[in-house]
Amino acid sequence: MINTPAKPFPYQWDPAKTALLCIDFQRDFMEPGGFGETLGNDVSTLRTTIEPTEKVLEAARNLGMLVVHTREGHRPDLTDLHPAKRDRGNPTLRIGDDGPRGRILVRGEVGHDIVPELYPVEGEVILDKPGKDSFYGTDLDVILKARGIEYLLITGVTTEVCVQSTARAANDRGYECLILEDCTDSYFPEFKASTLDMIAAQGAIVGWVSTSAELLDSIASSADSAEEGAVQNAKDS
Ligand code: TIU
Repeated sequence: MINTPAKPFPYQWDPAKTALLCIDFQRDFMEPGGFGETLGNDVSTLRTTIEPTEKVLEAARNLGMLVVHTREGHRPDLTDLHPAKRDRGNPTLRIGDDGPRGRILVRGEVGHDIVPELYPVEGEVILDKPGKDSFYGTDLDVILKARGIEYLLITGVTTEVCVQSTARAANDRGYECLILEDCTDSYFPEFKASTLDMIAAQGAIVGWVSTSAELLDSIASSADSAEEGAVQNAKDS
């Protein structure tokens, strides 16, 4: 087990039973001209999540962990888009409309895809989802159960929308969730702070909160102690 410093108390996890979730690191949310901007947001702040998440992805790949990349979006014929989602608010462009990076939040379009820095590699799961919660209308729970996953390291955008919805849904399904605060961001800093506080409140009512540096340090320390243990065992035998 790896012991990672976290709020409200240390998070203990077994890499063999842990998946890294990378939620909706899509151009539509993180680059100009996409869905996030059509909703009136400044998308540039979300890009601070890319560098720490690259490091966490590398560590997860080195540990041989299951990595799941989600993408929010809809079928080109929009048959999986509720009117309630399509018609909400007053965006400059609606889901399915033509934008500078293709049709907004439509599968197969450039804007719907994952930013190049965090692009999946062979063997990683890409999960297309019609909602904010990554379990809604998807086979995510089946995929995680098939691999014996019990712990989720959660990164992604935006904190109070798809990340929070997914963490709550995962928690109710019995997964132990750690959210990495520098690997998630919101268009609204106060919403990010409140969401992370709410997750860790009441004795980790939804999950734990830590940073990429604390996670990576704890992985490195556990590798060091495993090495020391192996040396000691060799001496003893
Ligand atoms: N609007 C907003 O903050 N987020 C979303 O619509 N989707 C996700 O969070 N992925």
